[in-house]
Amino acid sequence: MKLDHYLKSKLTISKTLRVAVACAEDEAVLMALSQAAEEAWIEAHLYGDKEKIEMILDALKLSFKLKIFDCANPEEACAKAVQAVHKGEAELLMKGLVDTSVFLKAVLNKDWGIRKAQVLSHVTVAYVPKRDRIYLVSDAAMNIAPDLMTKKAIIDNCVEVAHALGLLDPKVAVLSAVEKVNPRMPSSVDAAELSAMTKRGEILGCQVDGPFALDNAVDVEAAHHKGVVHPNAGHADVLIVPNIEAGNILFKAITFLAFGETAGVVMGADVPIILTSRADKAEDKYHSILLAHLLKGQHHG
Ligand code: COD
Repeated sequence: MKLDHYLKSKLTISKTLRVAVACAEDEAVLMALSQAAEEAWIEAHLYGDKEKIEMILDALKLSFKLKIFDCANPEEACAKAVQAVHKGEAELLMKGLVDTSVFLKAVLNKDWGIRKAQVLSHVTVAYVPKRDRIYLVSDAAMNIAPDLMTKKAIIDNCVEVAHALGLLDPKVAVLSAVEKVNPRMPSSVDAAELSAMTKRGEILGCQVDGPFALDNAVDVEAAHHKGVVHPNAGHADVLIVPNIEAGNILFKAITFLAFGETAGVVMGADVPIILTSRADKAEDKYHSILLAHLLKGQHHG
């Protein structure tokens, strides 16, 4: 099943949600919004360079329910889009053509930001065609070098997404380069500790195991071949990466080498945040809007 069918099968669209988009002057962003608006489940408030936005809309002959707010620079566009959510004028937030860090700094602003949880983190929902399977991957876009407790929070945020997708007891594999603890490889030590925390009831709603190398997390034969006897080996639903570099490479391998489809959101804020890479296709931005809509409906009231 393709990712849009999968997400739509989980989604009950009961109302149109307003999306505040920071730096909307981007073809793929506007195409994705247009498709969602045509299907009548969003309307868009676009913050950014009004002239450029109008040029793209004209060139692509796009016409959908939207309002444009002209902003002098990316910082202003991010601030105004985040403030719109803060004031309750929009129910979803989306990153457009702007540096992820500039956008996230606005989200985390102490005075008018929209941080709710202790840790905000990015969750990718990926469909890998050759395996015909959905995986959640985190954190490929926000937390640069998470420590143990940040990784616990990253798992909690993933579990919220997994539950919203109907995966009620997801198998979480904490990745490293090995499947046994090597004290010289800190990610393997964290993975073992997270696994132990689950057994003590400190992480709920999922089964956390690790360390796993990627092959024995997702492939039963590879796990058997390496003598990994854990019952969840090869069956991971959620892949927790050691750091942002590993996450970014895994995410890009899924899209550019395996031709997978993805959706990306940041969890832990007042509303789900649609956050895709600038190079992502319109299709993946559309998937991300779908995912955020689904999460808003189920967990944010
Ligand atoms: N969750 C909640 N609060 C956070 C988080 C988080 N993940 N990160 C920082 N904060 C809070 C801190 O507690 C502090 O109160 C304040 O924000 C500032 O903290 P700093 O100084 O550590 O953070 P910043 O503002 O310098 O950086 C935060 C970013 C999220 C911008 C930074 O971590 C970052 O650039 N991440 C990578 C983004 C990126 O480049 N992605 C590229 C791949 S698409």
